[in-house]
Amino acid sequence: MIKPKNIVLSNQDANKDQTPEQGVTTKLRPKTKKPSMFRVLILNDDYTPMEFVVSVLVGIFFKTQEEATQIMLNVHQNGIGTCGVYTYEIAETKVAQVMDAAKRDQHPLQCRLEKA
Ligand code: TYC
Repeated sequence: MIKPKNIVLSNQDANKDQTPEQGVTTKLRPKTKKPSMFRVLILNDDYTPMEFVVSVLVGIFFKTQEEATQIMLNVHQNGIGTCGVYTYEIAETKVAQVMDAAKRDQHPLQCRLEKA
């Protein structure tokens, strides 16, 4: 393994009488980044039963029966709609769960992930 140049050490060597912290960046705040968020979208089709879409929204996205019915009807009318917004791993897992359930019940329901 190649050792990178140690800038801090050479600084200390040149300033032996100074504190060892010389040349070290002091973190004032911890560096934290907000995770990117992803929308899970469902698409309309002519064959998937409305009840199945509602059951997916309740069972996988934890919507109430009323919320789920609203989202489903909105997708039925507009062609596409948002099930929820999540971090990547959660969004990806939910897409897979929807696709698995649709495949199992032989419905053509499509579900996608999109950067929010
Ligand atoms: N259009 C479907 C029907 O009339 C219902 C449906 C709604 C299907 C939303 C998919 O994402 C969907 N049975």
